[in-house]
Amino acid sequence: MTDDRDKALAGAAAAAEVVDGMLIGLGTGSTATHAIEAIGARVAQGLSIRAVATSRASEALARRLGIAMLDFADVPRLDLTIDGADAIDPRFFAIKGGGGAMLREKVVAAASDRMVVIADGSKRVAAIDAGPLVPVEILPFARASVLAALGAGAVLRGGEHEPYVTDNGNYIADCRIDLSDPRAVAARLAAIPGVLGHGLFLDEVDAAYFAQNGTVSRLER
Ligand code: ABF
Repeated sequence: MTDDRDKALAGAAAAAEVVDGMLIGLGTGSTATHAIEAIGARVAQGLSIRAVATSRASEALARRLGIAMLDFADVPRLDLTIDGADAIDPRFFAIKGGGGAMLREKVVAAASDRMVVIADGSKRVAAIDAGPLVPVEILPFARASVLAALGAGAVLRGGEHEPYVTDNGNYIADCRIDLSDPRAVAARLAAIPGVLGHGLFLDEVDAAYFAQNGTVSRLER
């Protein structure tokens, strides 16, 4: 079974939790795209929901599928957010941001009564300290000072000449960090002036759907 088939299975499983009247947060990335497509198919069959997106790409996809979209700036709370992850461990500690959308993803997840991660089996790790790099969103004005504060393990995504620019107009540094104490790292990153967000999701995830070789499992925090 390909990863993409597994991603589609996980996305469809989470999309099945969406019911009429819900306000939904739509995640970003290839797995979240499958969930949006599954929700769009149900909207086409009469499901009545409204949604906000965590990226311009997801917003455009949702609109193409006929999902009624709201501006998150006007939405105080959501019922359910469905989103991917780069890695997630048994503590429901997740690293997100490989797709560059973690600032909006975290804001939307934090405003949601429930946040469900969808992932193929490759994202499941024993501990996030064995996971991928930690993305950190940086105010361009503070690029050099934040990179200096992050230290040698930080690499500007896209490079100094053509840095990746997020939907919010900011940069991202991908950081190799010792995550033996994730909460201490999250606090240190958040305290750096010019850091606008990071990809450590330690409290936001309530449940996860994992799909591996065609089998979907659901875990609750
Ligand atoms: C987004 O999707 C990011 O937070 C996360 O890094 C990424 C995972 O992408 P994919 O589903 O394509 O593996 O939610």
